[in-house]
Amino acid sequence: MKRRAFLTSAGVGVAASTLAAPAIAQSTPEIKWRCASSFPKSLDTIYGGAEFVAKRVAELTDGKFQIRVFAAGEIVPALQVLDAVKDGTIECGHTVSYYYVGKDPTFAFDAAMPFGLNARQQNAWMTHGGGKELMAEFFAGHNLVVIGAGNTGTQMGGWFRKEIKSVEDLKGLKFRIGGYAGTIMAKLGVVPQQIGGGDIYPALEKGTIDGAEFVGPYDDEKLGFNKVAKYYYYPGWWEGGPQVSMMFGKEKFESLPPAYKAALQAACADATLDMLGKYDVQNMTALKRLVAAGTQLRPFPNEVMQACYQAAIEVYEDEAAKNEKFRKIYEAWKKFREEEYLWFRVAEYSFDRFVYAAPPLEKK
Ligand code: PYR
Repeated sequence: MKRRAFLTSAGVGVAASTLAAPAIAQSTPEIKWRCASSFPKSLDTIYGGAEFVAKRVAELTDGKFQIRVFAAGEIVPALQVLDAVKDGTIECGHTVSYYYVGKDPTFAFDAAMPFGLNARQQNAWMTHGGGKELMAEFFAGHNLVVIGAGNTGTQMGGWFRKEIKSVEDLKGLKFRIGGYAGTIMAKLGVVPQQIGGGDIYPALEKGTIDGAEFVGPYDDEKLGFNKVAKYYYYPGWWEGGPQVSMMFGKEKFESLPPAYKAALQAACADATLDMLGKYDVQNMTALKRLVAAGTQLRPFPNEVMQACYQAAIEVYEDEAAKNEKFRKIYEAWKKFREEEYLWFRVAEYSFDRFVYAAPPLEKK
């Protein structure tokens, strides 16, 4: 009996030690995930953001956590990434939350609200300004965990075949536009079309749409918009600094070991800075190339900007009156925006206004 009891407890000891080993191994398990991007592979900037995250995560986990990125259309179409993550078809997706405003305009606060925040301010809103907590609560209701993983900086207003001299010129225009701005443009008579980045050029070329915006000079040149439209308008008042995001199924994300979650957080934060830097460098040379090749740059007339601004306020207030989720975040975002603008008007704006108007650094 005694011997049997000894064997049993020894057996327990053995079992305990065999259990301990996998427990240690499980903190760095081998994991392979698939990530669907909303963007075409040709865009090293925005599609490149997901590749950047995948590479960084692999580096940070000694190659144990591998994420394979698929371009728009390879697993799911560009604008169905959120649904594919939500229903578990894929573990994660790299997309822009405002593509899903048709489900609920509240999604836009994660990416960009027209006449909203620039890249610095969006980052402030999403890191220390209250946006992260509010959006996490909203996304949890969709069984998603969402982390910022990219920003394009302020975008251009897009490509038109004819000049836009007044609000009248917008009427009846079939215009590809991303996000919540479509609802605002519609108030001014535009027929907004939300089309994935890789599908814009054929639509523009065939004349299915009259004009299009995507991001800015570097991506737009790669997508070939300058070949079919001459006038390039600015600014993209609907995208002062849109965040590009990594979306994860909530349960999938929660099942990761803490170190892998931390690796994802670090990789996504790094991707945001890297993408912004890449756009800011590539756009400056792409814009020069476009202008040299005949693109006509035009600012939106003030009358158009003012009308769009008023339409945006109406759209926001109407939505807030009927959508409690939107109202809650809109009130917080609006307050943040006002206070942040107050601060930016003092140092940042004074600096920008002086240096952009100053002559080059050459001795007279
Ligand atoms: C767009 O789809 O319009 C972006 O800015 C990414």
